[in-house]
Order: sequence, then C-alpha cells, then structure tokens
Amino acid sequence: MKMINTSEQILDVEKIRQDFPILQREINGKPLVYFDNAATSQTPKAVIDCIVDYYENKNANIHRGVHSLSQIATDAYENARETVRKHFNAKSANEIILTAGTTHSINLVANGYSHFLKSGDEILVSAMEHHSNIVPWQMLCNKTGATLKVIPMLNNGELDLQVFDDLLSERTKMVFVNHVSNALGTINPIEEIINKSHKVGAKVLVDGAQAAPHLKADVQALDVDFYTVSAHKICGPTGVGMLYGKEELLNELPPYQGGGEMIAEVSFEKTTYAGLPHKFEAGTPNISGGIAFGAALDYMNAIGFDKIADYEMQLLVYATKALEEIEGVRIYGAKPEKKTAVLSFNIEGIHPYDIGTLLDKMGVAVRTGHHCAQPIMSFYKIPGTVRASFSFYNTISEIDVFISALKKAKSMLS
Ligand code: 7TS
Repeated sequence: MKMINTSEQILDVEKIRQDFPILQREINGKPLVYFDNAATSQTPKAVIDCIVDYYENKNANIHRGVHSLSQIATDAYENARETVRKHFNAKSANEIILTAGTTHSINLVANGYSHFLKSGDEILVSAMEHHSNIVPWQMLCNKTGATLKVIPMLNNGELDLQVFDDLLSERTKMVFVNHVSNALGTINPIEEIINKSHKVGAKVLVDGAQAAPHLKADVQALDVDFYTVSAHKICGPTGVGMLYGKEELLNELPPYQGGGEMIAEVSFEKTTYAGLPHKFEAGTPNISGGIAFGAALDYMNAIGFDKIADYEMQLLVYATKALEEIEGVRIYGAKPEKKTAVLSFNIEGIHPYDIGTLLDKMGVAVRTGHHCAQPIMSFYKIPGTVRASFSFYNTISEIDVFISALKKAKSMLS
C-alpha cells in the first residue's frame, strides 16, 4: 500500500455517505460510527434497490423456465456472474462459482480434494487464517490421513517465509493462505507464496475475503488456483460469494452437493453432471443476492479501487498515530504500509470486551474478541483484541469521535 498525505482530498466522502441509509442512523442516542467493516460492510442504496427491483420486477427461478420472467431472472443472474468474472479477471465465466460465501467456497474445495489426498501428503496453512480456512482442512486431513503443517507468523504480524521455504517439498499438495488477515489486516505476499508452491507442484487457495473490499485481485496475473470472496464484505448482501477456480481444476473436482440444476441426466442407474459452473451450483441459488453482488461490484468500481485504497490509507495513518499517542495501547500487526485499514489493539490492563461495550454506548461499533482467528491470539498470548476496521465511507471526524470515546472508556476502566 502506498503512503498518502493526509490532507489530500481523494474522495467526496460526504457525497458517498448519502448512498448509505444506515450511516444516517443513531445508536444509543449517538450518531453511528461504524468501524466493524471487516465483519461486514454496509450496503449502498444502489444494492438495496437492486434487491427490491428483483422482487418487484424479476422474481422467477433461473435456468429452467421457458417463460419470459424466468429468462429475465436468468439473464440478470448470468450478467452478474460476468461482472464478477470481469472484476477478478477470470478467463471464463465457467471459473466463477456463485456460492453462499467464503466459508462455503472453501468447504467446496476441501470436500473435492478429500477424494484425491492420501496419507503422506502434506498441506500447508498459514498461522493467521480465519477459522473457515483452518477447520475444513483439518476435517480433510482427518478424512484422508494427509498432514496439516503450519506456516508460522512473526511478532510483526507477517508470515515467516523462511520457514515456509523449509516446509515446502514434493509432499506438499496444497497451500492455503489469506490474501489479507482479518484480525490484523496484514497483506500477505501471495505472489511469492503462489510461485514457490507451484514450483513443488502444490495447488494454492487464497482466501480473499478481507482483500476484496480494499484491492482488486487479478486471478490470471496471480496465477492463483482458487480464490474466495464474500459479497457482504464488498457492499453486497449476505449469503452470496464467489469461488474462483482454474477451469481444469474445477473440472477435475467432483460435485460438492447433489440436486437440481447440477445434472446433465438422471436415472436411478446413473446420473451425469452438468458442466461448469452449474456442476457446483445445486439447487435454487440466492438469485437476488447474486444479482446484487454484481451491483455491489459496479458500485465500488464506479468509485475506483485505487481511490478507495488511497483514501483508506489516509484514515489508517491518521488513526494509527492518534491511537499510538494513548498511553498503554499496543497495536498488533504490521505497519500501515503493509496492511489494509485495520487496527487491532489492546489497552494494558483492560479486557477488550469492556472497551467494546463502552464504545458501543458512545455509538462506536468495533469488534472485540478473537475474530475467529484464535491461533493469532494464542501467538500473542492474549484473549482477544479490539478491532477497528475502516471503509471508504468512514471519515477523519469519525476517527476523532472514536479516539475521544476510547480515552473516556480507558479512564472509566482504569
Ligand atoms: N475468511 C476471512 C479472512 C474472513 O475475514 C471471514 C469472515 C471469512 C473467511 C468467512 O467469511 P463468511 O462470509 O463465509 O462468513 N470474517 C469475519 C470477521 O473478521 N468478523 O466477522 C466475520
């Protein structure tokens, strides 16, 4: 991430905030300051309108009706898939599986590879993963006898790439790493990890859930094998997301779930499966969600990911400096230039939950706890952190409110 002068006006944030109805509301009698964007982003009117428009004007089941409404819904859904394909620069729409989100996407791949791995095979997972990029692989190892090995992390919130080099061998079949850590915001060097993994013949799944709100990943340039995203972290609705997979790899994987829409032909003797992407999309999907996922990407692209990243860096640098001036604060993780707009911290002698509760009373929403990344908390030997995560619709004056609320909370709890 590049460093930015804090006084430069990069975005017209006041105008952008008008697009988000929820940002106008109060919480506990105070204007909402929403700093829990890493858990889920807020939803712009364009995306809400898209969902309403679907139910008012397009609602029908897709890929099955000869009637016009079904065709209209199908076209809208497939157009959204094309928007997602373009955004991540996949070669073909067959490589874009619309799932329920990152957790679903990872489980789909883990289930598929459970048919191929065997005892003696190794898979590597980073020490800074969300539980959804740990538990499915443990389940896969239990099923297959493969061994899970951990790429450790360093005190500065980065991965230990020297140990990664040592762990890689011809036994390594798969490597799992997030593009950006949800608990710390670290941007991991996935290009290097992908290149080195490919040299030993291992496949790489990158969990892009926390990267997608802040930067645009190009799956072809990265040469990544699988990439996962949740729409609700990029201004879209919950319950929908993407699994990108290289076409030849997705073709090799068996279906995850059986049901309608994923078949070519069914008889009681034998069923043949549909081609990509439908082979992995059994049942009626989240149709309005898929269409709104496309609308969310259109909305963010109209603002521009370069501008979003630069503006969020201004917020992060400003907030980091203000936070560091409070006595007893320890910030976990990398320096601003190596991470996205996340501040994970503690105040000496105070439980993160108590800080979060008092901040909430003052209208400031942050997440507290282990952030579904318990191994990171174990590494730092702490029960959890307070996590403030920023988005392009947050402002410097909201950070001022947060900092003064934090000082107040500290004095009440000390
Ligand atoms: N991977 C990462 C890196 C995440 O941050 C999350 C959700 C997931 C996977 C799971 O995504 P889902 O949409 O399938 O639930 N992270 C968080 C978080 O940090 N706070 O709440 C949810």
